[in-house]
Amino acid sequence: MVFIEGVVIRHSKGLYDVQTDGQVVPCRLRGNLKKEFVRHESANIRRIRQAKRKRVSDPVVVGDRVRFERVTEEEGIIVEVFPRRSQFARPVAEGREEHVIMANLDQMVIVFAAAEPRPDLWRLDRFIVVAEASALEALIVLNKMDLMDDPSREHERAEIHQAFHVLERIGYRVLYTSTADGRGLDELRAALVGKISVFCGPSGVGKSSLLNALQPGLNLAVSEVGEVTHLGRHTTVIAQLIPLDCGGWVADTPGIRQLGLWNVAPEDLEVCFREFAPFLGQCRFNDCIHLHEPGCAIRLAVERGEIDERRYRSYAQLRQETPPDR
Ligand SMILES: Nc1nc2c(ncn2[C@@H]2O[C@H](COP(=O)(O)OP(=O)(O)OP(=O)(O)O)[C@@H](O)[C@H]2O)c(=O)[nH]1
Ligand SMILES: [Mg+2]
Ligand SMILES: [Zn+2]
Repeated sequence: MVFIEGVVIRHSKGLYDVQTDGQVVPCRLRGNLKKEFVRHESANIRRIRQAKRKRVSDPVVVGDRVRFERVTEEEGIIVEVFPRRSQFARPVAEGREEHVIMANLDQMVIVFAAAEPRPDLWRLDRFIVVAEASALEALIVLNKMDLMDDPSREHERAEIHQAFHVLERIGYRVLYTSTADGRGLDELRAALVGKISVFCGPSGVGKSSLLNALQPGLNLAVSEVGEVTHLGRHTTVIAQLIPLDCGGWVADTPGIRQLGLWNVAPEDLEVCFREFAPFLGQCRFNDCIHLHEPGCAIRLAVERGEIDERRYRSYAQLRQETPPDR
């Protein structure tokens, strides 16, 4: 029996497209694959998982590395799925089940425009929180920088630089790009090499334009993904990976754009604001949620200017919004 390894780049209706050495083979899942996943865990771990963890509904998703066997010239059967480095999921309805959208993502490329539309920093913070909660690297891209060359926008430009420097200071990488004059595109391309990246950001900021500028001919694939958003009763998110010539993968997933705060439990929010880290554990009460408690080390750091006030307000807003149990 010859087994071949590959990456699932598309999934629809029980058929998985697996990319291997430049060719794509449609595969089905071996019937008992799901059961085997469970058997691999010890009885003990299984019990703990069942008690503590949300049930995971998808044995194989886009991004999974799999081993398959050819059954015909045109089709294969997936017989094994390798352990995931990471997975991107969101809860389904109220239940304790979660819907895994993609596996093995490396980074979230969070795209905003310098203008048209103006960057909504509160929304940007939400994207960053989701990246942190999913353990994805966040790469922030501020596109349409060409619009900032207009002398009448000098004030706006200063404001934007100030706001994005705050993010750079706390350790996020920010790339300043323009698909109109090409600035920043080489850096962006270099940042995608060898990684699975997901582009997200509000509508109209230039995500598709950036992808097309990086790799002409991507046009079709990108808009295809954009079209298939809501299918059926639940929001079914169709994801696919697009191989880049530079040797990376891009996933342009519509569902990720409309993100709420899935995946983020309220008590985890504080660690999603990475600049809080040096102060965590120093509050007077160890169950401090950093909103109104006396002796709060986070709020003290804000007063001292050690934590950016706008970022703190973002935290406070999100902490109050996040329901106690998801
Ligand atoms: N001035 C300027 N315009 C740009 C730039 N990049 C994209 N645009 C324009 O911005 C508009 C939106 O670009 P898209 O690439 O469709 O944006 P998107 O983020 O993919 O939007 P959705 O698919 O709706 O989420 C288009 O009219 C682009 O021509 C840029 O760097 N500078
Ligand atoms: Mg688009
Ligand atoms: Zn506190």
